[in-house]
Amino acid sequence: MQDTNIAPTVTTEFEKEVYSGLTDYPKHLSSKYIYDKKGDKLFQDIMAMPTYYLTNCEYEILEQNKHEITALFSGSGTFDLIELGAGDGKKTKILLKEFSDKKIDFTYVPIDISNNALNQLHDSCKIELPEVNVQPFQGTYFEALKEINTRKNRKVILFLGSNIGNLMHDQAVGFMEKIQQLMQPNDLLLMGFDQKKNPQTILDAYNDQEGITAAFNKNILARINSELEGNFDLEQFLHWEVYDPETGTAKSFLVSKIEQTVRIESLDLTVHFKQWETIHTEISQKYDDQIIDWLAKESGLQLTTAFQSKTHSYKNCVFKI
Ligand code: AVI
Repeated sequence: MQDTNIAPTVTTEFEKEVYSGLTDYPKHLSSKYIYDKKGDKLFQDIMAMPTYYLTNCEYEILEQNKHEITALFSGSGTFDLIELGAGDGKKTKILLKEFSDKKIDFTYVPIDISNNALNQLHDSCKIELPEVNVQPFQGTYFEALKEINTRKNRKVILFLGSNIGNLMHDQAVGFMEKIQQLMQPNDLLLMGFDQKKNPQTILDAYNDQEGITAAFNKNILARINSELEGNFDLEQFLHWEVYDPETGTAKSFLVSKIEQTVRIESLDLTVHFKQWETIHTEISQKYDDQIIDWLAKESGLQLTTAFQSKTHSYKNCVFKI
């Protein structure tokens, strides 16, 4: 359902998706647009929250299993360690340090949509791990896949942080299938999967009392305001999280507290919100073994090893073709 008949002057992907998402019913926006400089910082703050257990679990898995992971990755000689959605690389540095200490021959290729995050990562690697060869690449996941295809060395691909959970199952299969098509017999893929667990633990992770996750979610509206000349009043939207323990899907919404009209000047768009109307902004899928096996089968990958955190809250799985 469209709120206006005025033809929009939409050109960028961001403009197109904001226009189509806010003129659809029910309304939706893609979580990938939460991340700008402020969104990156808010996500780093989320990762530092004790209730956002995912980061500590993955950190623990990599720390506890770094020797086994090193043996697994370096078994067939030199390789490119390609990280999709590298962010601040904090967890990956456990492996980088271990590889560096063991004098493993590899090149680190962090890939991220955020130039800002990549620059910070590159600078920190120069100081903390000067002997590691870092070749950053800025782009979306799909541009990243093209970049991966141009590289000749054996590939070890990292997709950490349960980033796969921000894709719906069909998109996740499509993405994993694309990775599978780029992999050669000796290549490996290490992915993080947040596990189904006590639903309250999940709700607490995505609905902190300090309001950091709320600010993160609302940053998508802040971006529309600053980049598309919008006039969203962030105070008039509520961050709301739901979790379905049957499907394992956590969903984030922004809920309009009042009936209101928002103007997005650069799209020549007027958007009307009824009181309590929603914008769906993010999914954070949680997994069990059955879903992971299904994803692997659908995308033509073989699960070779799985490492899990002590609490069984989180898994890192290694796949080959
Ligand atoms: C990046 N991604 C895996 C995070 C997640 O858990 O879905 C983003 C996030 N959203 C709210 N908190 C964290």
